Amino acid sequence: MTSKAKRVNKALDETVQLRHPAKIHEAMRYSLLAGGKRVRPVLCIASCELVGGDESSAMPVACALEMIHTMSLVHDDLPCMDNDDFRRGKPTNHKVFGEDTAILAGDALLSLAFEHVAAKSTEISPDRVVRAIAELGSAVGSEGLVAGEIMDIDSEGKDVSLNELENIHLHKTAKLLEAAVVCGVIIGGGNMIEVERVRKYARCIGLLFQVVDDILDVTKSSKELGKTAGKDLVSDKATYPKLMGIENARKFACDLLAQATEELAYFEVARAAPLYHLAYYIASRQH
Ligand code: GRG
Repeated sequence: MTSKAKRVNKALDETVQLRHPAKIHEAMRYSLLAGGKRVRPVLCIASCELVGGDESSAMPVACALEMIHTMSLVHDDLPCMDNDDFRRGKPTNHKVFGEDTAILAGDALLSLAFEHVAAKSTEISPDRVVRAIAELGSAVGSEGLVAGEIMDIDSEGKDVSLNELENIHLHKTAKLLEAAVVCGVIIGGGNMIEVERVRKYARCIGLLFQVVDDILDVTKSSKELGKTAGKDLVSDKATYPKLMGIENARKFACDLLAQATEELAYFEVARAAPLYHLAYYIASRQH
C-alpha cells in the first residue's frame, strides 16, 4: 500500500502542476498533495490487478478518484457545509485561500478528474473507459456523494434511525469506494460477476470505514487524527457509537469486515490478498 500510494502521489504531482493562473493551481495542489492515505486510488489499482490488469492502466482512474475525493473534502469543509478548520493535519483550503478559491479549486479538481481519465486511458478499450467514466459520474452525482451530503445536511438536529444513518454513509462514503473497485475491475478487463463481487465488498468496507471513523472521533485526539476530534459529540451528530453504543459499534465493524472478506473468497487468494489487507487496514486504522 505504501509503495502504491507513493506512485499515486508522484502521478498526482505530475498531473496537477503549478500552471497559470497560479492561485487556482496552488489551491488545488495544497489539498491534493496534503498527504491523504490514498485509500481510493490504492483500492482501484488493487482491483485492477485482482482481475489481471496492471497498475499503469489503472493510474489515470486512480488519480481521478483522489481528485474527486479531495474535491469532496474541500467542499465538505466549507463554512456552509461542515465548517471545519483542519484537514489532513493542515488548515482547510478555504482558511488558506478563501471560500471563493476553495469552491473553484474543488470544481477544477472535479472537472480535471473526468478529463484526465478520458485523455490518459489510451491503452484501454474505449468502451471500458466510457463505463469507468459513467461509474465515476454516478458515484459523485445526485444519487452518489451529493445524495449522501444532502441527506446528512437534512438530518441535522433530527433523530436519525440506524437505517437512515446507513443510507447516508452508503452514499457519502461507500459510493466512491465502490467506484474505486468497480473502475479498477472494469479497466483491468474483469467481467460483470467480478464487478458485482467487488461492489458488495466496497459497500461493506464503506460502512466499515464510517463506523471506524465514528469510533476514532470519540477515542482519539485532534493531533492523532489530523482533523478536529470530538466534533460529532459537540454537534450531537448521529453516529454508530451514539446509536448503538461503542461496544456494539466495534462488533458491527467486525461483522462488516467478515462480510467484506467473504466477497473476496470468489477470487484467487494471492490476487485478492491486497484487498483483504486493505479491508483489515480500514478496520484497524488509527487516524
Ligand atoms: C460538489 C459534486 C460535489 C460533491 C461534494 C461535499 C460532498 C459533496 C460530499 C462530502 C463527502 C464526504 C466528505 C464524505 C466523507 C468521506 C470520508 C470518510 C472522508 C475521509 O476519508 P479518508 O479517511 O481521508 O480516506 P484522507 O485524508 O486520508 O484521504
